[in-house]
Amino acid sequence: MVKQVVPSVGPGENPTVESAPRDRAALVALARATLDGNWEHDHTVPSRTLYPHQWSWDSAFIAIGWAHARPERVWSELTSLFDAQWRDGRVPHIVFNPAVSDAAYFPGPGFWATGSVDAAPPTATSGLVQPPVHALAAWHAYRRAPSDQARAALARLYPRLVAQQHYLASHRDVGGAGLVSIVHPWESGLDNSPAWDDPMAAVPAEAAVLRAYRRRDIVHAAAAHRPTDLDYARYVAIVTAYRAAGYRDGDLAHRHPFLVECPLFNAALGAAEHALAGIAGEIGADPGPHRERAARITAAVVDRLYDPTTGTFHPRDLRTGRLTAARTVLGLTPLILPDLPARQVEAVLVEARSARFGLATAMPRPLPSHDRTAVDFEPQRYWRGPSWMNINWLVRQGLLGHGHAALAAGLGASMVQLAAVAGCHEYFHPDTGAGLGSPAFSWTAALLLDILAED
Ligand code: 2M8
Repeated sequence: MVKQVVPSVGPGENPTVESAPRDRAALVALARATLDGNWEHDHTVPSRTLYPHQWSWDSAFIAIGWAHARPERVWSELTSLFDAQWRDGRVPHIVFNPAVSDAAYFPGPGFWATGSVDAAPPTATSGLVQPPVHALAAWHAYRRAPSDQARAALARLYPRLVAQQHYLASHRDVGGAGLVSIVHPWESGLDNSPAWDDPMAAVPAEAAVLRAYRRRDIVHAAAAHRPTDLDYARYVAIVTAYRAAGYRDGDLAHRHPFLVECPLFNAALGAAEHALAGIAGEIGADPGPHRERAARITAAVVDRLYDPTTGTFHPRDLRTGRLTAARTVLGLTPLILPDLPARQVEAVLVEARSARFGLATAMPRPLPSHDRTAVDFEPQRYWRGPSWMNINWLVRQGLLGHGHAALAAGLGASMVQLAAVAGCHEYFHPDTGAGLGSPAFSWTAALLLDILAED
């Protein structure tokens, strides 16, 4: 009898790992049930407790899972997100469900106050963005479950995906070198990664600011597994600065406290152009301009974010002009660029296969989010060590794209084994495999379905 119970991870509890791994059929059933349980009329919440609204890059990963479970939901998921696209082309990182109370998530719609912003849609949203993995997801999901209806939906989405790219390229190239700057760690998706420690240290804030607010995340997850109060004070300070300027992007270089070129965000930007070229070919549009933009983005990622002395990619802090020193899993993600030059592919593989990340054809655990050998590696704290399925899925796609099928198979097997034992958690202890954060997390379920479908 296969166990279906997920480990308990209430605040302050020390999660334990189950002993009996689920078989493939039980894992597929759990993943489908997790997605069904998080479905909310036209989109999927990442988690019923921690994240009761729609998140941008979550929806992209989730759409990939729906291609295997209920293909019509691929297009509901993406269309509902892009229905909240701003007039300037930005796709907001949170679309708030008006039926959910403001207090259910911090910071809620009242804090973002987009209702008075000209470019914002009538729906309440945040004013930030997340990595543009949507074109890649739409193209991947379409090829997993092609149909006439899917092609029509893809064609309707195409101009919106193009507008998303246009916003990023035209409004967010603060450094002027063809790369996007993120204006908040939340835009990276890896909120409290050690990659942001240096630029965050320069943001003036005190943890006491949090007395004016009520964090909801630590009601549902252990505080030791989440960002700190000081992190949150800085998150609030950066949003407050951006909000005060009406979420406008002009003149960011002179006034904004956090401006960083992130390797994952920019690799996603380039991968999106490759995916758009594929989509354009499928729907009778011109792939040429997408291919040209993709080549320029890849060249800029290598030129601006690759450090030949470490052999990996690092974020560039525009306030100092320097690359940040931490060697996080972000450094491996440019592998998703199909045209990443062989020299960088080889260097990133050396980094990934080192003791820092442990990539191998047979590996006990998936990649951690941070260098295991670093003094600030924290195996339970969110993006400072735990393993996450979405990043592992992206790196696996990169390995497949660059012809490293055996390494991709090793990584995929470690991901499946992790969930077979611990369930569809939000993140996982990178050594013990214990589930952390939400116990029923959508992108974990979705991406597992994608990997299982390949077997
Ligand atoms: C986490 O981020 C949100 C803020 O956007 C939070 O902590 O409240 C991150 O893991 C992010 O990557 C993810 O999209 C979001 C929802 O799953 O949660």
